[in-house]
Amino acid sequence: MSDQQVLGEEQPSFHADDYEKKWIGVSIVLLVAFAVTVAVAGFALGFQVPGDESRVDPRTVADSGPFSQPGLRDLGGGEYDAYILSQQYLFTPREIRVPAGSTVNFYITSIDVQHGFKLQDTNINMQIVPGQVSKLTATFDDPGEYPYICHEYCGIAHAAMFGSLIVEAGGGS
Ligand SMILES: [Cu+2]
Repeated sequence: MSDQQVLGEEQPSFHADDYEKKWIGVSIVLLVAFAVTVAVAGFALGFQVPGDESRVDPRTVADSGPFSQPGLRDLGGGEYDAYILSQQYLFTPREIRVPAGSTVNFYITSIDVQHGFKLQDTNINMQIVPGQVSKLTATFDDPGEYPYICHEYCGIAHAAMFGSLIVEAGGGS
């Protein structure tokens, strides 16, 4: 028993009015929900920070290896790798065509400044950082044109930095 605790004297109790208690409760629920979301994304769904294997030298990445010839690689079975090079103010290639039902692994890097890659009508939305390869995979069942744009301001002609993924009907093998 500490010196301050005098017998017969009440301990100071936690006081909050009803509204305050409700908001404290809401905050705790949100924190738990965020923690669960991050844990599920990281461990169950495999969203991880890129490691050493996705690190490249932006000065030489376009000289050899897959980014020296950007574009589509047919892996068979309806799966493709798409290597896209970003630079002020261009995506190479500007157009990609796949049959409907294809699964596409996007590998994107930048050789100059930071860019962005947003594929309209999908949840593909990446930051393209020089020195890193950003990777995401998506399956395209619905034919149509899916424009991609740079959504990180990268200079004076930023608005001209776009391209298209075209999903063609009648494919998908
Ligand atoms: Cu850009």
